[in-house]
Amino acid sequence: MSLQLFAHPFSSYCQKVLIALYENELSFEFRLLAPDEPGNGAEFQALWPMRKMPVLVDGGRTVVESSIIIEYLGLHHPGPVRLLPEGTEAALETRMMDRFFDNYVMTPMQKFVFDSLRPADKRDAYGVEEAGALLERAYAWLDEVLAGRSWAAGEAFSLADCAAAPALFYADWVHPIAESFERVRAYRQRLLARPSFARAVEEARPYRTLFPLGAPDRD
Ligand SMILES: N[C@@H](CCC(=O)N[C@@H](CS)C(=O)NCC(=O)O)C(=O)O
Repeated sequence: MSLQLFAHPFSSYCQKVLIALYENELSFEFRLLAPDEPGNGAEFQALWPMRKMPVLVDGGRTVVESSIIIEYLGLHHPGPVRLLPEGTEAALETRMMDRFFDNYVMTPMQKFVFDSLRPADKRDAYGVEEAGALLERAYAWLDEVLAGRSWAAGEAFSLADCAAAPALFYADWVHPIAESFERVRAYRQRLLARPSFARAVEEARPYRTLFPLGAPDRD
């Protein structure tokens, strides 16, 4: 096994892939992207000029984009936990929910975070307001979808849950999930209790001071 993951433990998209790796107990080399590891950073930027983590390297092959990395792992390093169901129709629902979490939870959540990192005179208050409104619509829609479902796409833990776990974890920090969205809150708790995600959260705990908006004293 020669898997390498260029990543940071506190990054939401990196956690999404870490969950998949941990679900199937795949061994890999963690290539930490941090200021005190400049060699890893230089290699990462050469591999993927978009400079978005994580990046997976498998022997001579570079795989980018968290969802594609997870699908790649399922194809080339399958384990007992299938994260994409067999069958086109079931896989469609899983992929749709994965897109939902990336586009409508992760993206507006990141807007809050990245906006707070901008110079004060370059902030985008209107954009952050729009991101909050989008998160509110996403929570409301998800609360309906989760009726009668244990996991995002049904009864099996999947790619969509890998996306959901860090997305809802951090979204609740920047724009709390109202108590009225009981199913979303309960789902977030189920995700936190899943051993693969619990491990990712513990490994990221030492980095909480990096959270620019201030990490809440919970989770
Ligand atoms: N679509 C990408 C998104 C990856 C992404 O946004 N990664 C963030 C970390 S969570 C990143 O690298 N941010 C660094 C930056 O924007 O400079 C994926 O699914 O992998």
